[in-house]
This record gives sequence, structure tokens and C-alpha cells, in this order.
Amino acid sequence: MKIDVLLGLQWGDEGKGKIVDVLAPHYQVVARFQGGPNAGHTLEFDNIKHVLHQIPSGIFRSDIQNIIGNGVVLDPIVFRREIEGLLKFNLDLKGNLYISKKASLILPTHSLLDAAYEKSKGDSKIGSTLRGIGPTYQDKVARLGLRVGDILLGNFDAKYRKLVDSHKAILDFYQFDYQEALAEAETRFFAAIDFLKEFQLVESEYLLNNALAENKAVLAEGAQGSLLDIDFGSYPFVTSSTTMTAGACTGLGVSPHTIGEVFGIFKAYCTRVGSGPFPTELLEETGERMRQEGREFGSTTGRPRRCGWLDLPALKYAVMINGVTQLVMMKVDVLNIFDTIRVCTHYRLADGTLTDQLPYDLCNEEVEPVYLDFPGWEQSLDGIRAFDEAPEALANYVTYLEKELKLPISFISTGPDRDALILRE
Ligand code: 2SA
Ligand code: MG
Repeated sequence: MKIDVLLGLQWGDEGKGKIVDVLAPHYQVVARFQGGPNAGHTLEFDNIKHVLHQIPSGIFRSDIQNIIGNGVVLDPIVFRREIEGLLKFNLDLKGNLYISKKASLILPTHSLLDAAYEKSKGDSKIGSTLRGIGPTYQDKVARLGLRVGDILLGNFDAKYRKLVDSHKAILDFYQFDYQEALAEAETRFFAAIDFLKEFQLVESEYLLNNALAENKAVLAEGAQGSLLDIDFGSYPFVTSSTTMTAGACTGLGVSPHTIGEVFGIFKAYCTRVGSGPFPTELLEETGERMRQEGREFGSTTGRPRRCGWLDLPALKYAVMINGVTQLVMMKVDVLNIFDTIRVCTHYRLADGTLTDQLPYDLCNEEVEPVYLDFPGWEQSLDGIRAFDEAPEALANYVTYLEKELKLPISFISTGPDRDALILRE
């Protein structure tokens, strides 16, 4: 059996949570391979809206094993809160959830360091979610970090103290006031560590490879998006993990040969939360209409998301680096209100040349998007389930994108609910 990967092709918030939820019945295992509590995966069903941060989106199905892989950075305090938020659903959380012992632990000082670094950057801040993601990956790569498995060892407290002392020295260097916040968070942290010990802490690379050997279907659930990838995103305005398909291999311990379908999720327009380049951003009224219509506010931090038209050069790039095999287009209904729908097909560079490739440094290079306009469909898409029932203007738009991206768009989402989906044959 192969492991399918589902990931975002833009700057996150493409609607991955909904599609994992829709695809979940076809899988026996759902695994998260990167990121941490910076993610916010929204699921809506039976008039309930629930946001998951670190726990895989397969958790609502009792027959699915959910794995938090080694590539994830796990905040025990957030984990505890998330689990407590799920208690009302009567799920077998201790039975169906597995956490890699090799996942990195986010300490309270990591979040404080995140804030200190952002503050020191002034106007050039990344717009981090301040969940401690960057500093935790930093410690992992520096070979200083603590991992989930360490909490089972006798010397955990000593290891914790040693790392926290070095963090304090950095916080002092940045003249960042942390005493009170740290004292308060530490109490919760150690209680959360005891809470975490009650769960199944495992070598998840064995669990996953055994599952594949037993012919179980596995879905790897990406977080954030390809344009936030540490290597291929708009550096330095990126997150600190590998958000692309290759991250599923390193973040779960599976061979590249085991990768099957790669589902690339994108919105029919673009959003970005946090700083960094965004060529098609709409800074005036149209952007505001998109934000309101699409309810574009961060699901983790509540921040308003920046909005803009679909960016094909960026999307083609994401398709390429991920080896996408099927596309899923989300939030098409948000465009119902527009009489004209624009797609950026190329960038015009400062010297006048046209390109459909991403320049090396989007941050400093002035690129002007070149648009192709499509007539809008200007009607509700409620109840439409088959592509041949779709308004002609929508069908034309979809067909155009498929031709440009050289891939089928297998699903078209027309609303937040599980059922609001046009399936393509
Ligand atoms: P970080 O916190 O260090 O990973 O932030 C670095 C950049 O990555 C962006 N980022 C995100 N962008 C979109 N969605 C994310 N998750 C939440 C959500 C965000 C929220 O689902 O809505 O609620 O605000 C996410 N996580 C990280 C971030 O904005 C920085 O630009
Ligand atoms: Mg999100």
C-alpha cells in the first residue's frame, strides 16, 4: 500500500481540514508530519465547527489511527487543551492517537523566544503565530532540543533546566521580560507533561511502515502551505518546517517509494496571514469583500488574512515541487459575488520581461501580476454536486486551470460543510 499526501499549495488555510475529513473514510491511518500548534485545521459537520491544531484530522472517525509524526513540534500545553476540547465528542483518544517519541517538544521559553525574535525584527517581522515553532525547530537542528520520548526518562527535569537556562540567557540578551509569563507557563507545562505521559508514545516510523506492509491505507496530512516551506517558500517569510511532499518522508520515516497520490489543495483565490511578499494581494475594497465573504480570519490567532486573486506562477511552482497528482479547489463559492474573476498568469519583472516562474527573491524584486479576466457565474452553487450541473462560467474557469496546471481538479468545494462538494468523474 502507498501513503497518500495531502497538502496546501499556497500560504496555508486552503481548507485542508475539510478535505482530510472527506477523504478519511478511505484511510485507516492519518498522520501529521510537520508543523505544530501554528496550524489550524477547521472541520465542520452536523452544525459543529471544530478547529484542530496538532491532532490529525482523522480523529473524528473511530476506525482511524491518528499519528503525530516525528517531524511535528508538539506543545504539551496546547495538546492538553486540544484533548480536553475533544472530550465532549466521546472519542477513544487514548486508543486512536499515537505520538512519535521523536517529535520535538515546544517549551514555554520557545514561545517567549518567538516573541523576542519578532520584536527585535521591528518592521521586518515574519508575522509568526508566536507558538514557538521557529525556536523549537532551531533547537532541533542545533541538536539541543528535547523530544517527546525524553519525558519518560529519569533526567528530563535536568535536561529541561539546562535548555531553559540557555533560553533565559538569550531572552536577557534581547532584554525581553519573561519572569512572570514563564513562572505561570511552567506550572502548566509540567502538568501537561504528566497528562501527555498517559498517551501512546511510540516509535511511529515502525507503526507506519508496518501499517503499509499490512496493506493499510495511510494519509499524510500537511499543515501550512508550500509557499511557506523553509526551503522553497518566500524566505525568510516562511515557517520553519518542510511543508512539501518530501517532508512526509522525513517527518514520518517512510521511503519516497511509498508515496502514492499527492493531493494539492488550493483556494480559488489566495490568502496569506503574516508578512511577506504576495504579488496578487488586493489592498482595496475587492480584497475586503473577499475577506468578509470568505470569512478569512486566522483559525489559530484570529488575524485577518490578506486576500488576492489566484496566482498561477506560484501555483505551478507548488505543483512542481510537490509532484501533485490531483488538485482540489476550495472556496469557489466565495467568488459567487464577483462579476469578474481574475487569474494572474504571469509576472512582469522590473525590466519588462514576462515570466511564469517565481523569481529568486520575491521580497525585493518588484513583480507586477499580469491578469486574465473571466466572467463570474454570479449565482449560488448550493446543492450542485455534479460538474455538468455547474454554471458554464465556472466550468470554463475550471477547465482553463486544469489545462494550465496539466492536472485534473478532482474536487471542487462550494461551502464549509462536508457535503458541499462537486466531484469530478
Ligand atoms: P510560524 O508561527 O513561525 O510558523 O509563522 C511563520 C509564517 O508562517 C505563517 N503561518 C501560517 N499561515 C497560515 N495559516 C497558518 N495557521 C493558522 C491558521 C494561522 C492563524 O490556520 O489560520 O490562525 O493565524 C499558519 N501558521 C503559520 C505565519 O503567518 C507566518 O507568516
Ligand atoms: Mg488554517
